Amino acid sequence: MKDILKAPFVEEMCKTTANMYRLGWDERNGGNISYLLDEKEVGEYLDLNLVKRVLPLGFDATTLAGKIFIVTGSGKYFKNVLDDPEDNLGIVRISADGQNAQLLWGYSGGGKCTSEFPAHLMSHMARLQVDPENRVVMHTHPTHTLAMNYVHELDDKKFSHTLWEMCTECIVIFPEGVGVLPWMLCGTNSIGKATADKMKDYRIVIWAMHGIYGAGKTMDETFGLIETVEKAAQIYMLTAHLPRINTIKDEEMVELAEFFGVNYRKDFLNL
Ligand code: 2HA
Ligand code: ZN
Repeated sequence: MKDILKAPFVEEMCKTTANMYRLGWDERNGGNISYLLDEKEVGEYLDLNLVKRVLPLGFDATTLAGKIFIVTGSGKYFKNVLDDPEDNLGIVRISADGQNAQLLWGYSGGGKCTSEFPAHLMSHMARLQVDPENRVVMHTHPTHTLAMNYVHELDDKKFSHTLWEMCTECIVIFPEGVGVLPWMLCGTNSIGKATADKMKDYRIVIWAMHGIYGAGKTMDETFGLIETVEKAAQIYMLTAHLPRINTIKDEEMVELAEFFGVNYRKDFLNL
């Protein structure tokens, strides 16, 4: 067996959580990541027949039965993952009946999967329907995106349009726009269902006055999406109180989308 602490997926989780902590997005236990792994690859590091503990999911995840995820732990701090991955992360397999997560490694201090695991797994289910290569779901509390939630209308079209106006590359990077949920109680199956519903159309879902969910094929793609939204929100917050003299026009966004060949939400422009 190879050393699990040197597995690329463990190292990626460590580096990404450390990076996000340093960006100031994941204070205290804020944020969580789940990453769908390749069973063969995990088998090089762990005995897949050895289940350490069984953690109830509290909802039906049958469509993900047998799938293996590495997941940040409930109540754990992104700040600490790099120093102690085995306590702060867990590798779990969804049981055949879809009711439990079987712990294969991690949560060494007796921990369990993030409280947002229902929203993560429901988002994985929704994204895998749209893109069979989706592997990552990431939740975080990026500062300017949250700030923008307090001063901007919480509407998919209006919010996406404003973000697209803030940086030239936005419409190219998230041409489908972003989904926005109203404030809802977190950690519940109902916010999970609402998130997954938006994930049918968007890789980015904003939880108003709480944070953001991103989904993608790789850690880089997913982080890059969130980072781009956050950059646009930062420009918005730096300029929202000032007279706007210039802007990226809708005709210019069409030019961008056509030049880069992306399938954008035409109904989100005002042409
Ligand atoms: O896991 O961010 O939404 C901590 C959170 C809850
Ligand atoms: Zn959160």
